[in-house]
Amino acid sequence: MTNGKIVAIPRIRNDGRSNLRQILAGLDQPAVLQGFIDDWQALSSWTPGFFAERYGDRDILIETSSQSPIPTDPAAYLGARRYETALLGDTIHGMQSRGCDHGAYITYAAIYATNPELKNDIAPLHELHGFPCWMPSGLRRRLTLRPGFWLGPAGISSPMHFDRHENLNVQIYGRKRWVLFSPRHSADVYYRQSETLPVIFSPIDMTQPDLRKFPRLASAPRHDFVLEAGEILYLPPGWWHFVESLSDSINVNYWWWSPAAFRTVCRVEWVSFWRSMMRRLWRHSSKEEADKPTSMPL
Ligand SMILES: O=C(O)CCC(=O)C(=O)O
Repeated sequence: MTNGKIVAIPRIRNDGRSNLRQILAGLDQPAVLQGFIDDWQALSSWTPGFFAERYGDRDILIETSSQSPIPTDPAAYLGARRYETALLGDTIHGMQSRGCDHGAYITYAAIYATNPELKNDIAPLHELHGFPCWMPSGLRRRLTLRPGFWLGPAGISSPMHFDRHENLNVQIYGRKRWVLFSPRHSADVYYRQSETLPVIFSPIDMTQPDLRKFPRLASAPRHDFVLEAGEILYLPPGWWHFVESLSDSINVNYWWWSPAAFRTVCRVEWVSFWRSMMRRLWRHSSKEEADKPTSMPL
């Protein structure tokens, strides 16, 4: 892609001495965690075929696009993005026969609400990091979001953005490439350079980055790695990520709030507020311009 400095992502193997909570407590950067979910039933049974066969007649919310192929440029991608309900079986068969051209990606779907037995195949990894252990467990639960289910074909991608929450993203089936940039390098991914994109999106199309337009990207340090089935990615709030499926793929992800997540929200809200003030001021001053007589009366 580009010749920026690739920094190896830390890989932490379960040695049986520390649990996931203890490991996360010492982490303030992304890491790939290995060997923590070997006993999950999902790892041995979840495949696209499993869902097509057992859950094919169930409705699922899919992300699709008004354009084909789905644009990879972030502004075009967001402009064309649509959500619709479809049968899980039809969606998977479409992905299997047409890949990306089917134009469907199941993203952060609430599959466990309608099919609660699926929760037995995974385990909640929430409430893990950031808050003191004396905090009441009810409050902690309120600070966790529902787990998300992701299923997509090889070649589908998510444009570069950051999220406000803590994130554990678990690869259940297939493989995905992740490219991460630290929030300290936001300027290198041209944060706030596009007035039209939501604050959390970079304007760079990471599938074919235009280095003449975005030259700083070329030298920005990044993690660029593949997440394999059975591995967990810990992604702290505010970290930029571009994600590309290298095969048909299934993921589960867990988002939760922490003090760092709240700080990221404040930053996003501040930038959004500032941006909308500037827009208003700009509109106001251009209105004044427009109201001005174009030539002075004689
Ligand atoms: O897997 C993907 O396509 C995107 C995942 C993502 O953005 C996330 O887990 O925050």
